[in-house]
Amino acid sequence: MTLLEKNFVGGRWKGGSEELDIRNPSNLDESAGRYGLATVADVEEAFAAARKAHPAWRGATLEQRSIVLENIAQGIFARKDELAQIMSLEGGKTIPDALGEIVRAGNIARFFAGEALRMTGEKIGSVRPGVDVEITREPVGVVGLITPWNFPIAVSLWKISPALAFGNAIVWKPSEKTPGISAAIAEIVAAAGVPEGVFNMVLGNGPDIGSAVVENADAISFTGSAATGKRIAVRCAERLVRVQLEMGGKNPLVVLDDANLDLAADLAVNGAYFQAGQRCTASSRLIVTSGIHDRFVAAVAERVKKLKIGNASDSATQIGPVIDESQFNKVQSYVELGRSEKAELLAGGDAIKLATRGWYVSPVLFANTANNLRINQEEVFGPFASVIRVADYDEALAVANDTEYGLSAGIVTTSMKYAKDFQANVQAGMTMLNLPTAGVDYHVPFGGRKGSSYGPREQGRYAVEFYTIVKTSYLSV
Ligand code: UN1
Repeated sequence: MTLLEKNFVGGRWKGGSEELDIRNPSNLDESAGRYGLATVADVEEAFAAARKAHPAWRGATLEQRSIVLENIAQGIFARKDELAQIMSLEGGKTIPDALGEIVRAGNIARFFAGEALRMTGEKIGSVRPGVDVEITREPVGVVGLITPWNFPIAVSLWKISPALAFGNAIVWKPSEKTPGISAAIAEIVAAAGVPEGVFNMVLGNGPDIGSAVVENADAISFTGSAATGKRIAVRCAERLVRVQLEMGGKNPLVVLDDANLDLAADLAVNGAYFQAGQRCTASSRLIVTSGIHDRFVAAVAERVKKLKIGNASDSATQIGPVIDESQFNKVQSYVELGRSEKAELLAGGDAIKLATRGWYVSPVLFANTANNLRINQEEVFGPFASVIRVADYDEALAVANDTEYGLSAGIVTTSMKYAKDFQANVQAGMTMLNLPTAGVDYHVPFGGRKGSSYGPREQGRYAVEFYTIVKTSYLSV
C-alpha cells in the first residue's frame, strides 16, 4: 500500500485520481508525503458501502460497540509518538502540542466506550388506560463528518467516537491539508473491529468531495469556516437532514484592574499565540480596563518578544509555523489591514528567516484598537491579538459581546461579583474564569452561540442528541 492509496472505502484502501503533494510547513524543501485524492465516485461508493453495512452495526450489542471504541483509544495511545511526528511534519505542530492532542483524542474514544454502554431511554405512563409509552433513541443512519486541519485528531475523534458509539455508519472527509494523520486514524479505526463498510474515509477538497458528502449523508457534522458552514446549513435544510456546525470565534479575554497581572499576561499569550493562534478558541481580543491597561500591555509585549518561534520538530520551539501559504498570507493581510486601520503595531508581523524555509510568522500584537475595526471583528486564525482599552467592567462586557461570534470568553479577575456576572451575561458557549479561552476538557459539551455554532452540542453526554434520533412508541398491553 502506498501513500497514494490512502482513501478507505468499503473496507479497502483506494488510490485517487489527483495527487496531493504536502510540504512540511517548518521546512518547505521537505516533502510531508504525496497522497491520492478521492473522486466523487469514491464518495458515492463509500455511501453505498456504509448503507449496506449500517443495519448490522445498528444491531450490534452495546458491548461490541464499546469494545471497538476502547480498541480505538488503545490504538491511538499505542502509536502516540509516531502520530505526533506525522502531525508535526504535515501540520507544523510542536511535539508537545501534538502529543497533548493525541492523548485527548484517545481519551475521547475511551469516554465514548463508556457512553456506548450508558444508552438510555424513558418509559412513561400514557394518558390512556392500558397504554405504555416508551421513548427510545436510534442511530441517525450514515453520517457525514467534515473535519479541519488545526486539530486533525481531536476534532475528528470527537465526531467519529459518538457516531460509532451510538450505532451510526460514517463517511468522513478530513481536511486535505492533513492527510497523513487522517490515514493513520483510519488505520486505527479499521483495526479496532469496525465491520467493513461502517467507517469510510475520503480525502479531498471541500467544493468537490465535501459537497458530495453533504449531498448523500443523513446528517452532517462540520467544523470549519463560518462561510462554508452557512452553505452547508442551507443545503442540509433543503435536504431536510440534521446539521451540526462548529465555526469560528473572535474570543474575548477580559482583564480587570483587580487581576493578577502575571496570570493575565500568561493567559493572553497562551490563548492568543500557542499553536500559532490556529484555534477557533484563540483569544484574539484582549479587552482591558484602564487601571491595569498599560502594565498589561507592557507585560504581554515583553512575553511576546521572548517567544521562541521555530521548526515544529525542535524541542525548544514554543510556536511553530502556520500551516501553509494561504494562512501565512492571511495573517500578513490582516497586519496590513491593522496598520491601515491605524492600530498601533507593538510586535510581530514580519516573516521570519530561520535555518529552514517555512511559514513562520512572528506573533502579532496590536494596541489602541477599537472593537469595531475589521481586525477585531474578523477571525484571523493566526498568531494575532489586539488590545482594546475600556473604562470599566460594564464596558468590557458590552465590548466582549459586540461580535457576531460567541464561542469562548474569558475573564481575569479576583472579584467574585464580576466573575459571576460575566459567567451569566457573556454571550458565549463556554466561559473561562482565570483560565485560557482555548484548551478544553474532553468529557463536557463543546460549542458556541451566535455565528460560532449551530445545532446540538458536541462532546460529553450531550453528543447523544445529534447522533441519535428519538422514537416514541405506544404499546397497548
Ligand atoms: C481547544 O481549544 O481545546 O477548531 C479546542 C478549533 C476547535 C477546537 C478547540 N474546534 O479550534
